[in-house]
Amino acid sequence: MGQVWAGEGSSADAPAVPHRTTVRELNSSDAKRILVTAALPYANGPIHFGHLAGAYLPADLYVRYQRLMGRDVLFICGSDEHGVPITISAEKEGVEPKVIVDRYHEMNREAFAAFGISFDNYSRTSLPLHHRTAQEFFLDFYEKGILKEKTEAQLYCERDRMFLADRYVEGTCPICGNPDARGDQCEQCGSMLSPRELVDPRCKICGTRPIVRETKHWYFPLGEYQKRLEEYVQSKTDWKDNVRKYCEGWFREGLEDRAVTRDLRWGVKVPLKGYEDKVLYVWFEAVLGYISSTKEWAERTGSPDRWKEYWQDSLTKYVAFIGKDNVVFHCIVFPAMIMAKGGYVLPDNVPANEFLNLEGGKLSKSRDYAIYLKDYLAEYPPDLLRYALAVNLPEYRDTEFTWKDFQARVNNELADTLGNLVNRTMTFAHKHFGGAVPPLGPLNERDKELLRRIAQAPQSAGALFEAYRFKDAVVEAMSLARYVNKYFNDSEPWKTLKSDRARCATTIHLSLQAVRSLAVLLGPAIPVTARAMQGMVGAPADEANKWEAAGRLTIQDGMALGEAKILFTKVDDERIDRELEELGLGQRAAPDLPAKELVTIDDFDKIKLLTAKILAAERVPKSKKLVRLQIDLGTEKRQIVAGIAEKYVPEELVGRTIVVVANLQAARLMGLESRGMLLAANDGKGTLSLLSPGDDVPPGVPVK
Ligand code: B3M
Ligand code: ZN
Repeated sequence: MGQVWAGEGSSADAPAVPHRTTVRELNSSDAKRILVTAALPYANGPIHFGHLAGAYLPADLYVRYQRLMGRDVLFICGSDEHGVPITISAEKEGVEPKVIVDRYHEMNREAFAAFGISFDNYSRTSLPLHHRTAQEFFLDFYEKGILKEKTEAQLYCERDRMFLADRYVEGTCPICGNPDARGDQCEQCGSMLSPRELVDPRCKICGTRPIVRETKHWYFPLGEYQKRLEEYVQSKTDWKDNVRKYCEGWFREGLEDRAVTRDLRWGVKVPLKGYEDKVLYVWFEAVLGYISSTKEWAERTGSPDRWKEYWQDSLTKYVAFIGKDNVVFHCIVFPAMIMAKGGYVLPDNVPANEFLNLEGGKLSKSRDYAIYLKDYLAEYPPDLLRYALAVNLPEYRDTEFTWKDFQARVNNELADTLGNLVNRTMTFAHKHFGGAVPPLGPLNERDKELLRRIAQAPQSAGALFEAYRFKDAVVEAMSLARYVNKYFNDSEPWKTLKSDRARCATTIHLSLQAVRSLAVLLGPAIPVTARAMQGMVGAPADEANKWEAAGRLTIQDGMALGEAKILFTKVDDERIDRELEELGLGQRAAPDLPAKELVTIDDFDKIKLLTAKILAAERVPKSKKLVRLQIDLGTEKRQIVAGIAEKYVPEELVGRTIVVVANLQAARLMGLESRGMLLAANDGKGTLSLLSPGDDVPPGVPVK
């Protein structure tokens, strides 16, 4: 693990570091208010499942729980709209960065809202308010003499006439030899790099080899804060081990000066003369986006100064949710900046999750191996995924999302356990007790045990929420649902209905009470369902919604019940097969195939490559990628299904001559037979170009 920011170590004539209030811990009940932030996603692509499991769902679970506890919580997020990831996406599409960020900011804001991520504010770092905030921090450091100006040799592309910051350079990783390492990090071995460490560097834009040239930048003296940062991290005994260990690794290596400006055009301008062509380093300003988003919230809600309560009062408990790849910025860099500024709160906890893998492979946006939230939401209700991810959060180790697991969670746990409990209780009450809460009579041992469990659930699940153990908290709530089902079965109300109506009434009364409690306890995980459950059992809107009330009896005899509704529809096998095919996994091997070995000419001869003419082409309905082609192979006609819809308009393919593997085993894709495979240049990153021997070559000619 190296340092991300290149630097020469701190110099002896550094200014004194201003001191701030001592580090302290707050638990939720001592704190006057809770400020929750979730990492600002780059607005250069759609939100996918990995993002959700990493930061946004856990943050939302925490916030919803705290709101049910009646606490003053503010939940802040927004789009990260600067930095090289954005400009590279823009260049790829040949548009201005603004086009990219406008598109994805809006798309992600909507997807988060539809998924029930309950931000109080979702801002964007391109706002003037944010630029002002970031510049104010920079100038404050500059004026206090904290920043150092240095001249450094950096990589420069003569062809594109620019310095190649961060991801603008690619090359061979000096650690693992991956030929496609980026200037800031190697995705293969995870090492943090600086551009000049790359072997055989090349410009990301034009591919030529950059030269080394001098440039001036401002540096933040991180090393001068090391001692206080170490004290700060050491004082946080409740941080996750992975987070602490990661920080300790950085401390062991020794913190160095880090450049906080870049030679780029897109970003927050450096507010100094002679620096007009430079911008603030994206990470320097992005973390300040939490503050500017809070300011925007305060303005929007009519009390422009209220952001200060959350950021500048030591009785705020500040919790910053992130994915593990952002630890250094949130546990070291941002705290150092806050220390330098003085008067702002430090994160009380930084619950960083590990990664979520997907169907045996690593999620990868660049390879398009991901499931995007907006695609999911077009097909399914939010609560199914919220639940399936919540009980599988990568809190302590990487976990894996599989569609089969999703299906099992939905069908067995949501539908068969929770849905069934609610449905049988409600239908029983409607059918036999006139749609009102039947009276509670004397309690037997089984009833008392149920009440004990209901009474205890808010405390035990609550303690897990407070400890950032959301997976266990949700599992705990669902296990109460399982228990209530058993209670219902063992109580056999369908028998007591005839033999002992008062007993039967008590069973149904308590089951309804349990449904109401479950609506609160499962509310953070499945808010839409929880609301529907509350509607059914006629729970009063406020007081009864409160977390602690979930442990008490709040339903009155005779209260009218709402209509019994089915809460969940099961997910069938066909649907799961379709999802796997969308990921390119339909009956085929896993995505990460071992490196190919050498083949002999005999091996190669086994593959029959033939030219073919496209006779007809149409999109496969409901698939983003698949096109159904009818081709002429000279001696026969065939159907091939190919994943090329994102690159080709099917109608325009008709008449083209292509090359196909003619002796490939038949496969089914989205229920359609595919006999053969067409050849295309395909790097999995957006380059997809069909091989074409020219339209004058007749079909059926061997290709060797
Ligand atoms: N945009 C990196 C990321 O999306 C970055 C987080 C900023 S948090 C201030 O992983
Ligand atoms: Zn170049």
